[in-house]
Amino acid sequence: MATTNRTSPPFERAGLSDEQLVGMLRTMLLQRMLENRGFQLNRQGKIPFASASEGHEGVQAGAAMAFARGRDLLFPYYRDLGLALGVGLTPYEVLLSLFARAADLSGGRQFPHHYASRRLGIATISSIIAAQLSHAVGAAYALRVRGENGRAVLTTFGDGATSEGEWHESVNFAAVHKLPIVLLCENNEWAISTPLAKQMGQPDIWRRAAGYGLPSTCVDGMDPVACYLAVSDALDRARTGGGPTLVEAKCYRFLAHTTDDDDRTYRSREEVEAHRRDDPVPNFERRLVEAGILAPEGLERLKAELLAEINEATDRAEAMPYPGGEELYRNVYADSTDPWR
Ligand SMILES: Cc1ncc(C[n+]2csc(CCOP(=O)(O)OP(=O)(O)O)c2C)c(N)n1
Ligand SMILES: [Mg+2]
Repeated sequence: MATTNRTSPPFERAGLSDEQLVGMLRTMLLQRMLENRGFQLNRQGKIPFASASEGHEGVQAGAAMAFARGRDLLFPYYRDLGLALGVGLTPYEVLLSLFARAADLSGGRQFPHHYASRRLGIATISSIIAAQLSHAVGAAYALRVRGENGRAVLTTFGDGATSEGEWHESVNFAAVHKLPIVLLCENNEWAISTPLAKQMGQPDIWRRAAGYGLPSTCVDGMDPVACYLAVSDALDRARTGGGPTLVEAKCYRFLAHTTDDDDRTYRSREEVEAHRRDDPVPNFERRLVEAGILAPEGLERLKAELLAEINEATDRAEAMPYPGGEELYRNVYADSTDPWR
């Protein structure tokens, strides 16, 4: 699917200013470079684990641009590095999570890439596939009960998550109660080693929405502007009482599932290379340069600035201490109960 003809139509900016378009590219580049740093640190033996999101930059930068900071709530999943960066998480905060340091927003005790930020409205991530859906519809229901109009929930998940009962229950709940929520599927065609064709009898997640009675749309997940437009329309509708929408963004995972996975055991190099033609990062760079929105020198400067920022944040995070043993039960039991006494 991701290899469909993507010869660019005339540049469609969807009402976005030059600054916003360059901002989206910045998020995409930061995601790619920071993720690469995670893989380097893992191979150096400095961090135990990192996950991969190459190929998801377009959908995440577009969705982040549509998200209203300080107003909307985000219930993401583990592959959403770019979404987290796009709504305001800093590279330093990401690296504190990867290094599991005490100053990490979850006290160094979460799985790497499972960020949470009260400041940014990012709910804590569960590794249990599709668990964030029930949390997200619960939060959307709370917005409804409290009469907090003008706010919406954005939740994300993979194609594999749509095979979980929890996904179906949550989508149904959102539809029945007409909740202010956008359900964004990042369909990368794989659930670790399980291809889409082994998950469902037809390849479109968006078609599942009709069975629950909610509107849906399908978008090229390699195109950040198209993703911005789809998610922003859906969020606007949710914020103004129009109910839930399912958005499917077709993208691809270029790298292995995580640093613990070897994707050569289940998919061919030819398949991966064929999808590389649709790589959202160089394609969007080229589009901005060709449209005269960013000069080639400006692009090089941006990349150099981001690398310097990541290098500085790596050194600073690595120098921070681990949590002490006395932290073990903090924020686990109410009233800090010591479970052994
Ligand atoms: C309930 C549950 N079952 C299985 C797993 C193991 N697991 C982790 S990631 C993953 C694949 C999920 O695929 P998808 O939803 O398509 O997201 P992607 O990783 O492709 O972005 C699985 C099966 C899990 N974490 N939780
Ligand atoms: Mg997937």
